[in-house]
Amino acid sequence: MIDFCGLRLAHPIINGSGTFDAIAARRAFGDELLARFPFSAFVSKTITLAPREGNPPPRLWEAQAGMINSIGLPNRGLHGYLEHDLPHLAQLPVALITNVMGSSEAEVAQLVEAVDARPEIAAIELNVSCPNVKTGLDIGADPASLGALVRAVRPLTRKPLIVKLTPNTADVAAVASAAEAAGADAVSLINTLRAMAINPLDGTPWLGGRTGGMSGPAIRSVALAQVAAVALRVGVPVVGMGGVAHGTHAKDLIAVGATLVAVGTENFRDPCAGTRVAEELKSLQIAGSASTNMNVSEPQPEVDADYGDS
Ligand code: RRO
Repeated sequence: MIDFCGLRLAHPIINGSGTFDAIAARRAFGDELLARFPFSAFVSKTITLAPREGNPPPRLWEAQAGMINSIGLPNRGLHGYLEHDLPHLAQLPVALITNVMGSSEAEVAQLVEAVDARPEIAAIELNVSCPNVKTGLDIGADPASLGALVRAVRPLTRKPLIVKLTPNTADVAAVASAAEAAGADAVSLINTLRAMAINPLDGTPWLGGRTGGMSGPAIRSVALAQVAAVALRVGVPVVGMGGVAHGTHAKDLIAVGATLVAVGTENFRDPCAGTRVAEELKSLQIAGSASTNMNVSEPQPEVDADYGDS
């Protein structure tokens, strides 16, 4: 069991927001999904106050070692989420973390208050890092603006408040530190890296939103460096993510200070990726602790302490 902001989780692997549609998966896999849910907590796709249609197509580009998305936050809006999605998500066998984003402090406050009122929701993740809508990224890239936002909404909920950080900033550790100082209970990172793809046929931007966010194996080393920098700076738990596809990737993020690890893009390729990564991680940790124990009990080489005679 892992303690994460007071939530007791069965293992350290969760999903990245927006990378696993639990309602569609339940339709596809039935109750089998509940019996073998891939994550120890479930993070919802970002919701906004008003419904959004999202960006015009095309919304995806497959890159050589990853994916660029320009989804643009399509969602039913707060009331649609509470009325239609929450009853389904509340049936999941794990803690529910609802991810919210607003385009102003007042909007974020309304979202946080509404989510706080629902006992089915265990924690709130505040998305200040979507690369595909302007306001979210602007706030999340600047320590002072983010600190002011978190300070304003912190008193509105007693649920754990996780701030999802952007990698598209000069000093992610400074932003994380501002979130912590303003009262965040945890930080999560990285969201996608701003990226672009060109239509080879006409030389124009491929994505309907012009630019998008890069995820997948290509960003894993960037994520590792940023998670390490943040974990060194903050005392609150860190949720690390970015290109995780195997247990060894999760192990690396934990080695640099992550408490939890989220699987994202890999879920699109393998809907059971969460379970697989958790099992692989567990085997690696068991093997690691066995070899550490062996080292401890190994006879130490004899050292001649009498250095002074020569
Ligand atoms: O919906 C999106 O376009 C999106 C979001 Br909200 C996000 O946080 N990160 C991302 O890569 N895409």
